[in-house]
Amino acid sequence: MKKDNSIRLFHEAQQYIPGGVNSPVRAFRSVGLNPVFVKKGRGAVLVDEDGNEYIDYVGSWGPLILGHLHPEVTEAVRECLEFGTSFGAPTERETVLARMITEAVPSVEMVRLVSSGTEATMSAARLARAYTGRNKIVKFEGCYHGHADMFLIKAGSGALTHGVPTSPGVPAGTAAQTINADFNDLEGLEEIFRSAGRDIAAVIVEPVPGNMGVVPPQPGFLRGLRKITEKYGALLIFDEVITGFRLSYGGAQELYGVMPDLTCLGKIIGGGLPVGAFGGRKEIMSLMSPAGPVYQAGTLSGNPLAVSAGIAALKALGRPGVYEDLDKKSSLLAVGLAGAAREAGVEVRLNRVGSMLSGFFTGREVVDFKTACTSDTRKYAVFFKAMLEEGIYLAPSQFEAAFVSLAHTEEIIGRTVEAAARAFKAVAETEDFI
Ligand code: KE4
Repeated sequence: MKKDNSIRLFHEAQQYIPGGVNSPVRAFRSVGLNPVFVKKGRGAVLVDEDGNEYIDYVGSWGPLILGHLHPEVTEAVRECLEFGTSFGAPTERETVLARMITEAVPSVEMVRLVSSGTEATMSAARLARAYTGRNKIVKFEGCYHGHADMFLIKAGSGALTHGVPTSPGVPAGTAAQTINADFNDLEGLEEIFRSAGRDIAAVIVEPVPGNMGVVPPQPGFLRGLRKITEKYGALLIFDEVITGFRLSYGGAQELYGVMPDLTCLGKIIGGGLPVGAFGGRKEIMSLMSPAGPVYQAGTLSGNPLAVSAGIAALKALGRPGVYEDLDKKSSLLAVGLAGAAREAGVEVRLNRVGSMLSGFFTGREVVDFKTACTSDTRKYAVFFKAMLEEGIYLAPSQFEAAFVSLAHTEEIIGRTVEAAARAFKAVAETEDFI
């Protein structure tokens, strides 16, 4: 596969952009390869700068659930361009998207639009602290909520001790306000609340984590979060930046029937352009400036072009049969991949919820970050490279999700499974050397 242009462009990019990329995971470092420089997308396909075509299972990390260049999304952006790109003033389009979100997401009565998932989660945490008058935030190891200081924290020596920054530049004082719990461990969370409950403003969780690979919540876990937070007067924040409009039109909270106090959204609601959002009950959201005292702002919040793309995307997703179609094709893929791995004699644990899935190179059930880390990431790197050579573009990290879009046909899924059969054989052949 010719890669000359991607290699040349990567070399040039590194002179002007740290690591040559504007978001770290794009650099392909955890799979030990030079990144692909993309020229264009079309449906389920990406085309790189060397003309190579790939079936895309990254989908811009989740937003492109309709596939690349969906005609209704591109037409909505084109129509909006006739009027302008940004005004820094309220527009009707923002109210339309806000209303669509409140009508779709069961627990959201009012919503603030921002420009990224990071802004959404950072603002939701500030709001929870203001609403409760408390400072501590509980998150779960392996969950990612964007790069605000308070979330770049891992567990200290013990779950009850202060968090430890995962990045330089995060002050110890900030880390002290974040407590890490283990996903799917209600007893551990109860213990944290027994010890610090009165100081905890909120628990923030990816209801179905995609950032340690896909790890489904065990039966009763999300409902347990709801009960524990209610018992201690803390808010429950669902970070649905990935799962919102991914797992159902009402997100994970509709799928699992558990209502958080605040919900963070992003990715899909922008239709591929920059939109984030946080929302919840009016009683809480009314604290947000200028209605209330909690400050948050953004030059491009509710940007007309981005909002227009989001409105078109949600309209397309609101049609009958969309999520059944996604689930059917994603199940075909998961079953096919598991069969291909078994056939090649490679131990792979496949986790899937709806159209988000991950294959872990481990024989253990993956139920939290610790078990996700039992995956052999060297095998993942071999598999990733073999699939890339087969024209299949997966997440360049074991600890991400693969996403199926409406543009993935059953024929495309079939081709993916055939490619995976060869890629798993490549893993089996290198097993003795890695
Ligand atoms: P952004 O600031 O990247 O829009 O959203 C942050 C965020 C918040 N919450 C969840 C559950 C998320 O998954 C994300 C961002 N996801 C990553 C990949 N899983 C974005 C890709 C990247 O960092 O390049």
